[in-house]
Amino acid sequence: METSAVLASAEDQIVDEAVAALDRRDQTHHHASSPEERRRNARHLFEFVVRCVHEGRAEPIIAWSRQIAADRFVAGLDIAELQGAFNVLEEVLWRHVADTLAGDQQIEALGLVSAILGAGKDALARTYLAVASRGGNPLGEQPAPPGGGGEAPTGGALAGTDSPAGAVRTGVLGQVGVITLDDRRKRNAIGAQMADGVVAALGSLRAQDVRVVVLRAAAGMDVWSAGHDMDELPRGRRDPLGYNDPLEGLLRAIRICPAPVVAMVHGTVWGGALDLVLSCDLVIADETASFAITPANLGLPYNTTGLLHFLGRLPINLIKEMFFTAAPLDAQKAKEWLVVNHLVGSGELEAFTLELAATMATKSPMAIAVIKEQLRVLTDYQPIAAQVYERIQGLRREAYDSSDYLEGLNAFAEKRRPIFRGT
Ligand code: KGA
Repeated sequence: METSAVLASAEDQIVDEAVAALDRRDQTHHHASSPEERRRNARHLFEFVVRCVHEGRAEPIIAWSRQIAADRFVAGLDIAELQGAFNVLEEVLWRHVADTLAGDQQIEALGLVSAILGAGKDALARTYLAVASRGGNPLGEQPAPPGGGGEAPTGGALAGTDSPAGAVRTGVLGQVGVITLDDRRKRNAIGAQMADGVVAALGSLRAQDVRVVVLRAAAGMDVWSAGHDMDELPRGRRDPLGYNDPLEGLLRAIRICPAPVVAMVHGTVWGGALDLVLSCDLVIADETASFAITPANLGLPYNTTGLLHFLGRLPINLIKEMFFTAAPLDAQKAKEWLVVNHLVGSGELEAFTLELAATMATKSPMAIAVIKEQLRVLTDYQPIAAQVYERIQGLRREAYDSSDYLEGLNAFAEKRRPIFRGT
């Protein structure tokens, strides 16, 4: 059994022990957070550790630790309590690993747990100090300029922080969280850093008890997102959209997030970013929005899970037209085909979206979470025979091992039209 599965199977027990240890510390330390928050934080931290063990990399916990350190600073909370949670969880995990695993697996698991929690703690401390020394702004950056749908929500203060990566920012308005994609240089192309940043932001907002999340591009951008970062696509001989691709992880995180996620779209949406938009629960757009799915421009065989996301949302003739032509669907057509729930004027986009989000935030979060999960399960799971799946994978493999796929990537890098030969 994989180490991550061994840990995940004892989740409740490990979280209970960590919370009990934190409560014992309560007698000697002052805690700013409530017992429920401590339990939520411990569970969340544990989930990140398991994910990092599973993926064999520490980036997800680093991104989350940076985000939460910046959020804590802005909220005026002490970081020591969170550092304490890392230490306590490490002790509990060491005990659990020592009791349940043996031999090489035990040594490997102890090393991984220490390295992952160490990387998280290090990121936490560094970011907190960096933010403090820059007066609350992790990169010392200016806030994004206004325009293109506006930035500051009306009717309340948006406690916003720039992410250390500069690509993802979060803010909270009442019980609505806002995640802003802000990588103008690459037109919000989604690589590992941005995908992990959004996943971390979702986790951080969930830990703050946010009930609805709005996902948007920074004000002033006329590209909502250019899709998968093409510089991070493998150059053949490997599935370009495999299960562990960071964008795929982001889509899953949005789909399993118990809170509704609303895509607020000003500007153009390309490729995998359309999968992201369709993975959100609602889509609100203005007249600048357009939507294109472009693997046929790249010679890229789209993944089966991704096609299921489209099938769960759109009629098959539209899916085929969009995939086969790679042509953008303009805002009006997107409304007619129900790609978007509401099409509103640019000037109203933000207020309209936040108002709708705020309304949902007053409804029962438990009912919403379970209905969202039911709908996901009903639309995501289509049983197919093993042979059928393997035949499809074989066909996809032929496509991503082809010279056409390399031609698609080269043409993009060389800023020219691709010439596809069908080989
Ligand atoms: N990945 C990596 N870099 C990208 C990028 C991407 N998806 N899109 C844009 N960039 C880079 C681009 O190379 C350029 O870098 C910079 O962003 C600005 O782009 O400055 P550099 O180093 O040359 P550009 O083209 O100058 O900006 P623009 O004129 O404003 O045009 C914006 C768009 C979005 C229209 C244009 O950049 C574009 O067509 N990008 C590709 C859109 C696309 O087809 N994306 C699909 C990616 O594939 C995908 O998601 C999947 C998985 N798929 O389709 O199956």
